[in-house]
Amino acid sequence: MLLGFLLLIVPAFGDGIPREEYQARRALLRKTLDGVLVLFAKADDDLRDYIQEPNFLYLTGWRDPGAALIMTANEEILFLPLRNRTSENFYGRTIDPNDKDVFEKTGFKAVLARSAIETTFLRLIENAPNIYTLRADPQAEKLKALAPLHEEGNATVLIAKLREFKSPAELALMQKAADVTVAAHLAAWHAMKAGKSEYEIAAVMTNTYLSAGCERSAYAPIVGSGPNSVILHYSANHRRMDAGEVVVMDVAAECGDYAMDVTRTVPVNGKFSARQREIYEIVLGAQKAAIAAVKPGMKAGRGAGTLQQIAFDYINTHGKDSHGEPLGKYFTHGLSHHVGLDVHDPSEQGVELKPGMVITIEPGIYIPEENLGVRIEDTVLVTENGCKLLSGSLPREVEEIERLVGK
Ligand SMILES: [Mn+2]
Repeated sequence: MLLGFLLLIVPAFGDGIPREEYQARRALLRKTLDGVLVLFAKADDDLRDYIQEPNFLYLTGWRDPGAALIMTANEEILFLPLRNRTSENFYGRTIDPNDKDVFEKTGFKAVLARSAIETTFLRLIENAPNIYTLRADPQAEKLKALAPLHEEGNATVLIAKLREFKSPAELALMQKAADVTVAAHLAAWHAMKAGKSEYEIAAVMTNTYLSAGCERSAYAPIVGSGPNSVILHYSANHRRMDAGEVVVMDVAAECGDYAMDVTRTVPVNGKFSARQREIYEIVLGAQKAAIAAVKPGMKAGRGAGTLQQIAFDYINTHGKDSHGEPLGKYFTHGLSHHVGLDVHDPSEQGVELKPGMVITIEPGIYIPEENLGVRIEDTVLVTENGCKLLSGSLPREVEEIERLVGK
């Protein structure tokens, strides 16, 4: 059944977002743009995987290095490097700004040589009060030095206002990422056995989504057993797992540039101890309470009335540590973040949830003196009335987990 499921979802990645959608994103951004926006493609990493800068990718769909984008309320110009024989020996034919079909290939009516960027920039800033760039981009710093008296703005904030809302095409890619991630977790449960190493489980999981055509993990896979279960971003994955321990698996795919984010905690030998089960049920209860509260108008961040507070209150009023103290202090991280092109997608601070946003709900309890960490994380789409779990087909109940782990 698992195999049939995987064969169904081999997608044409990279083509998931139509050219018209990129054009519509730029048109929407230009409507409120009160200055010049300048973005650069990520610098080339040579022999490592090239991963485009997410804001650049979001507005252009362009996946190669060397490019740049300038936008104002009235203009949008893509800058591309000229064709270069040496580089084409290594990477194949590239698109030249003077190619006749450059509009069809890029979706931009104006495509100029990369060397024209300074003169274009100087022309456009004459009528613009503000210059928007990404922070800490050395290329942008050089360009801004040409206009020292202009106001500087943060492009990430402008683009985040768009990126927070996922289109149907984006949601389709995210659902694919969720489906292969669920398959990866189920494969890990199937392979789970005392005496195996954490990296063996990580390998089963990454192999599942790489075999399904996804390009990479959305973040370094976390497979933490026993004492490693309390380390939030443990990713060495080199420990032998033993019977009687739990293992936290925070592992997810990136498919067609879109990330997923899913965590499950299971017993290595397939059966929770009474204490492990008690803590697990509290984390699950907190997650259910938070998920039940997700709806438009709710806030995800910290403070009274937020989802974070709901999860904390649940944890702090259920169970005790070995000193008889409440468990709230063992929930040591945020409950929620946006997910999209980045696994931690940018968002406006403190913004209210609205339909079309995609966030995680991930409470956890980590008790170092008991070598016991439990995190349960799902990625959810905010809908008109509540939310939909993109990763909801992966079981969370104790009975279902115990029935599937090691079987
Ligand atoms: Mn997360």
